[in-house]
Amino acid sequence: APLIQRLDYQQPPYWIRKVDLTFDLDPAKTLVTSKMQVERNTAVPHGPLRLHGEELNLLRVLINGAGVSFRQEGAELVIDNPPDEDFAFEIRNTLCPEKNTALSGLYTSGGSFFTQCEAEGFRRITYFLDRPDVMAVYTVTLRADKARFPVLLSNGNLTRSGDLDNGKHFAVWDDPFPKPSYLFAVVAGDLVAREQRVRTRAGKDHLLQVYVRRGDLEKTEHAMNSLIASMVWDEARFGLPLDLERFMVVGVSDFNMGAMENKGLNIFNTSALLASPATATDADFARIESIVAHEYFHNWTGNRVTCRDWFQLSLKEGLTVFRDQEFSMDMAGTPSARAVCRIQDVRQLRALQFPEDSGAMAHPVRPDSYSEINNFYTATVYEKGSEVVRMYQTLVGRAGFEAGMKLYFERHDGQAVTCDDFAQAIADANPGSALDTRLDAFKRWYGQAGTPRVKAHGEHDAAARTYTLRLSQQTPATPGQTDKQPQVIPIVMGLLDRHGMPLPLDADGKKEQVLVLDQSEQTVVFQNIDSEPVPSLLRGFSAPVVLDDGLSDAALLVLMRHDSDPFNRWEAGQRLALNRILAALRAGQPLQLSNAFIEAMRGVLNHAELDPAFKELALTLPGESYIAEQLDVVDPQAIHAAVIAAQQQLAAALRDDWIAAFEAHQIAGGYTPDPVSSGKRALANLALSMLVLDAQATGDTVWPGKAYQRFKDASNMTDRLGALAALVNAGSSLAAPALERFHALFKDDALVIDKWFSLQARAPEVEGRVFARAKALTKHADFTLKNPNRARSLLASLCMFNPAAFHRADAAGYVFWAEQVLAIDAINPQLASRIARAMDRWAVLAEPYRSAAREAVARVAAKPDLSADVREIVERALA
Ligand code: HT7
Ligand code: ZN
Repeated sequence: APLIQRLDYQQPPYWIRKVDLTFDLDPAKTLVTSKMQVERNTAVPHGPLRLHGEELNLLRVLINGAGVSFRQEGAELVIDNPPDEDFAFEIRNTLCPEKNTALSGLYTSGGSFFTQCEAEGFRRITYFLDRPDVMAVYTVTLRADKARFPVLLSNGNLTRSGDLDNGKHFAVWDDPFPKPSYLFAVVAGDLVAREQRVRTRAGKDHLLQVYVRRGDLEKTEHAMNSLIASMVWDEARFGLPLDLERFMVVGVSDFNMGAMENKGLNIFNTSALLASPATATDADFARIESIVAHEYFHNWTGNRVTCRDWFQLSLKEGLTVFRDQEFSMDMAGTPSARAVCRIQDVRQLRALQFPEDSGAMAHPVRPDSYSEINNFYTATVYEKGSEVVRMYQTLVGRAGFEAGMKLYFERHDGQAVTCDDFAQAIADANPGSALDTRLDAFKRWYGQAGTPRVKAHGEHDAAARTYTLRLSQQTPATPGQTDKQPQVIPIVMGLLDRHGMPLPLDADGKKEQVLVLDQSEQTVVFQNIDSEPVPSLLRGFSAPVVLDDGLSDAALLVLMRHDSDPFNRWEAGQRLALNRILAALRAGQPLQLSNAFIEAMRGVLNHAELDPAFKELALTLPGESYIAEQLDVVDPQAIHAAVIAAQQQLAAALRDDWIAAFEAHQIAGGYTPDPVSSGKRALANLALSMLVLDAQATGDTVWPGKAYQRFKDASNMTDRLGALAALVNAGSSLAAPALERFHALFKDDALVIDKWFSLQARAPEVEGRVFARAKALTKHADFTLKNPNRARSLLASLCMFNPAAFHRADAAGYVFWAEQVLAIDAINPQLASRIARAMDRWAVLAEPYRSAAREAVARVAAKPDLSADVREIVERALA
C-alpha cells in the first residue's frame, strides 16, 4: 500500500454537495443506489473524477441520467471527462454484508445490519469521495423485510415511513447537517429502545433513544443517564447544546472499537453501553459513562467542526478525550475524587502511550505519513493529544480556554479544519498569554514524537536565602526524527519545607505557579527561602513528560505525606516503589522493600482522611509495562519477579491492616456505581487480594475460603470478580472451581464471558501454566476470532497485558502470536493489526527474547498476502 504524506494534501477536484441514498437491505446481497449532486472545485486544476470503492459490485454509472464511460483503476472508479457544470451523478452497486467480517462498511451482527464508516468504510458501501473534507447533506431511504428488520435507522430525522409489498417496509431519513461520509450510519434490525424526552437549558425538546437487542433493555439505564449528564455538562461548561431533535445510540456486539460518533446515530460496542450491577463492574460503569460522553461530545468536536484530512485526527480525538476526561472529573465531584480520575488517566497514558512513544510505532500527535489510517487511532493521537489540549488550558487558564473554544466554533462551525486552526483560535482568544507568545514553539507538540525527559536540580543558598531550580529538557530520537527542538512544557509547581508546609513563591505569597520551560536549559530563582525546600514539580501531571528531579526517599516521603497536590502525593509513593524495584533489577538482586516504604504505605492504608479510592491507587504498585519503560534493556521475567516479590512483602507486612481495611470497607445496602462506593469496593478488593496472596505463602486457608464465599454470595459483579481475581491471581486451589462456577452462572452473557477469558489470560504467570491455559482456551467452545471483544479478551490480554506469560525463553508466546495474527488477518485486518502491536517493543528486550521476537515478526512480514494494516505494523517493527 502506498505511503500517504501529510504535506501532499490537496483539495479534491470535485465536491459532492448532496447525496440521496437508497438501500435495499438483504444480508446476502444489498443493493445501493446513490444519487449525488457534484460540483467542480474551481480552486484546483481540472482533472478526472476519481471515486473510492472497495469490495463492491458496480451495476451502473449515470451522469445527468445518461450512461457515461468510466474505468476501474485499482480501488478507484475513474470518470475521465465529467461535465464542467454541476451535474447529477448516479451509481448503483451491490455488496454482501453477511460476508463482511472486517466490520468496516455495512455488515451484519446477530442478524441485524450495522455500519462503521470511520475512517474509510463508506467506500465499502458505495463509490464516493470518501475523505473528510467532502461534506454533503444526506437523504437515506431504507427498504427491508419488516418482520426481520422492524427498526430502520439512519442519521438525522425520520421524515417518512410505511409498508411496501412482499412484507417489506421503508423509512426515509433526512440529516440537515452537511457531514463527511465517515459520519454516515445505517442500522436495521429487531431492536428495542429505552426512550427519554429532555428539555435543554436553551428550552429545546429532544428525544433520546438507546437501541439494543430485546433482552438487553434493562442494561441501558446507566447509558441513558450518562447521555443526559453529558448533555447537561456540555451546555453548562462550554455552552454547546444538542443540535438535533432526535439523538440515537445503538449497541452492537461485533465492533472494532469502543463506539462511533455518527451524526445523531452513535453506534456502540455493547461492552461500552450495557451495564447492570450483576454483570458489570465499577470500572465498566465508569468506562461506559466516559465513552457515552466522548461520543456525545464529538457532536461538536468532530462533527460540527471536523478534520480536513486524517492527519488532523487528534483535532477531534485529542480534544474530545480531553473533554470526556474533564467531564468525568466534574462528575466525580470532590478534589480527591477528581485526583483519582487524573491518576487513572495518567496511569493509562504511561502504560500505553509512553511505550508507544518509545517503540517502533512512535509517531507525532499529528503523524507525517501512514499507509493504513486505521493504524493511527492510537494512544498518541488520543491520550497524548488530550494532554496537549490540557496544556493549552494550563497555559491560558480555564476561562481563557473556554473563550478559545468559543472562538474556534465561531470561526469554524460547519468546516473541515486543521490542528493549526484550533491552536490559532485558542491563542487569538488569549492575546499576550503564555501560549500566544510561544505559539509556534508550542505547536511542536503536534510534530515531534517521543516523550520529553525533564531534569530538575535544586540548590539552596542559605546565606542568600535563595533556591535555584535548574531545569533542562531533551526529547529522545524516534524513528525518522533524530533532531528535536525544545518543547513548551508548563510545569505547575510549589515548594514545601521539610515539615511539608507550603512555602511562598513570591512577594505576594503565592503557593503555586506555572513555570514555562521552553528552552533546553532554564534557571529559576526563588527568594526568601530559609531552608532547603522540597520541590513539588509537574503537579497534576501538567505535561506529558518524564520528570527526573533526583529527589531522595526522604524528600519523596515528605511529598507523599504532605503535598497539597493529591496527584503528586500519589506520584511520590509510586516513585518510592519504583526506585526500589529498579534498584533491585539493576543490581540483579532480589527485591527487598524498605521499612520506611512499608511504614509509609501503612500510613496511607490507615489514614483517617484519605479516600478509599485514593488509597487503593496509592497502594497499587507501578505496572510492569511502566517499569519496563524505565529500563534500556527489558527482561519481562525479572520485572515480573520483582513486582510479585514487592506485592508479597506488602501483603505480609500489612496483613493486619489489610484485614482491618477489608472489614471497614464493606457496603450495606444496594449497589450504586458512585465514586465513593466504588472506591470502597476497590480498596476492599485490593485488601482481599493481598490477604489471599499472603495466605498462599503461609498456607492459611481462612482467607481463600472467605474469598470463595464472597465470590459465591456477591450481589454485584465488582465484588464477585474481585473475589474471583483474588483466587485466580494468587494461584489458589479454589480458583478452578470458582472459574467453573462463574462460567456456568454467566454462560449466556457474552460480555461476562469475555471477563472470564480475560481474567485467566492476565493471571500472574507461574511456571508457564498461565500461557498453557490461555493457549488451551483458544480451543474452548466459546472462543472465536470473529468477535473482536472475545478475541481481545484472550489474545490482547495475554500478548499485550501479561508480559511474563507472553515473553518466554522457548519463544512459544511469539509463535502463538504469529499464528493468531495471521489467522485474524484473514478475517478482520483492523483487529489483527491491533494484536500485532504486541511486538512494538521487541528491540528493547533482553536476550533470548529479543532475537526470537524479531524472528517471529519477520515470519509474519514474510507472508505475501498480509493486509495493509498488519503489513504496516510489522514493517515498522522491523525497520
Ligand atoms: N471516532 C471513532 C473511531 C472509530 C473507529 C476508527 C477506526 C475503525 C473503527 C472505528 N470505530 C470507531 C471512535 C471515537 O474516537 O470516538
Ligand atoms: Zn473519539
